[in-house]
Amino acid sequence: TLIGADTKYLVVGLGLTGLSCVRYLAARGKWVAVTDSRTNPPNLAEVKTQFPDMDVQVGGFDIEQFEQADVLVMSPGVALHTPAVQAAIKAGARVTSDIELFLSEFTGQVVAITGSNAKSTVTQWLGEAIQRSGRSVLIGGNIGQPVLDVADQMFDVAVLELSSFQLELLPSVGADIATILNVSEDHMDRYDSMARYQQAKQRIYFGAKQALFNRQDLLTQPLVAPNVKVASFALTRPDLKQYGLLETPSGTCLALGLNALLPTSVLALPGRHNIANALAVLALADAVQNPREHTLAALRNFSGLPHRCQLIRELAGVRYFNDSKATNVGSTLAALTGLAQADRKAIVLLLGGQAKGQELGPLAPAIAAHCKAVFVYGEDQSRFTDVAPQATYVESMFDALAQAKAIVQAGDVLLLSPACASFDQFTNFEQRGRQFVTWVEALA
Ligand code: UMA
Ligand code: ADP
Repeated sequence: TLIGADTKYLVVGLGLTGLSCVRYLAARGKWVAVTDSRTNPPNLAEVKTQFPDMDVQVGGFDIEQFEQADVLVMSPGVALHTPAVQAAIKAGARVTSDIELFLSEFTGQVVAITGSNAKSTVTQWLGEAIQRSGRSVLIGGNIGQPVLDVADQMFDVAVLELSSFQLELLPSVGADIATILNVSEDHMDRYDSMARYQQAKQRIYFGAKQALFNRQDLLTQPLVAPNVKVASFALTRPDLKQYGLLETPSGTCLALGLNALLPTSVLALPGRHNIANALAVLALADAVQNPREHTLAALRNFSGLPHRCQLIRELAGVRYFNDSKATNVGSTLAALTGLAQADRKAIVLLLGGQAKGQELGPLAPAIAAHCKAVFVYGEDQSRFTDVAPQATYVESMFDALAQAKAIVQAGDVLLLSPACASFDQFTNFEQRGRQFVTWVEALA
């Protein structure tokens, strides 16, 4: 069992997830130890102060500590094939996670959302749509809010963003509605093939009562039992009972079957990809019986999350966009397509960081078609030479900004959309985005 009276838990990783697990188990009077392979992990001081008697081991994984555990409570950032983890499993330990602990107790409706891109946007957007109806909503998971930190409160609905790492740790999700929004290459530093990455994502459908997939992305299609209700969305004309787009006298509309529900022109978020996201929100909200009026109001009013293709400023006719959360090729492609101008190459693009082993080739046509200039910085910059043959290679994002500033003209777009992780030069994508915004705001 997951929560037994004498079960010995080892919390693996002391980041956001690990800290929430330690607190949760300790509050239930459980025997808990914790470990992190970094010497000085983020929450070490906090745990030592709050739990002075706890067995805490850092600066490497100690096989003995692992083998003593009955249950390993894994952080998503720690790979299951880590030798100490494998040794514990061999010695009979069971693996679990914060999400599984949460789901084992939660009695409300569960919406489970994954995808290579758009997870956080759709999770937050849907959460706000349900909040409008007056029901209480937990918005959590990979979005940056560990579910166990809020589990003591009662919620009607949990809207969970789940990464492929979190899904690997779940035997069954059992969601009321589960969706894969899209699948494109990411995290190839942790998966040895696209097939394995996609398999991890497919786990979101395990045990689901309903499934929602993207008709324009075959890899999202659920391989589920025939009795599971399946819906779909796409930026195409829908069949009966499908979500899609209808052309009407009042313009293109979000639609269910032949019912036009909302003109896309009233959405506050820019770009084609956000129209797809809006359709997903609509379908998910319907699946948890959210009253339509509240869903439609949320679709109109949601203004997006920071760092996702976010317009920061327009100065002297130049628009500055912070898309620091674009940490893979698919998201940068969405930004280039979404901000492209029909008549000219208007985008000055800042790219680079850690490419996580992804295939960069798909960027080449969009860069050639829409970019007036490209600046590449960071650890993996040499991998971009084929993709952006005309690019300028610089040391840092700030060098790129200094040079970009000298060439932008009225009508242009200056876009930070790196297609890469930030960890070579920044703490995380948020810090990268904030530093970009600070620079843009200081422009006179
Ligand atoms: N660690 C080890 N050994 C290892 C690897 C990691 O000890 O081999 C330790 C690190 O030293 C660190 C701790 O584990 O102290 C970090 O744990 P973690 O990487 O699992 O991160 P958390 O802080 O717990 O945050 C995690 C998610 N991080 C990852 O999946 C990498 C957060 O998603 C998530 O918001 C949070 O749980 C709450 O659910 C971040 C992310 O980058 C935003 N996710 C990836 C993505 O979106 O692409 C999947
Ligand atoms: P995730 O949580 O999956 O990383 P976010 O909503 O945080 O998703 O967005 C991450 C990046 O993906 C941002 O650059 C955003 O502009 C981009 N994006 C958002 N929706 C889509 C989509 N439907 N397809 C491709 N990229 C998208």
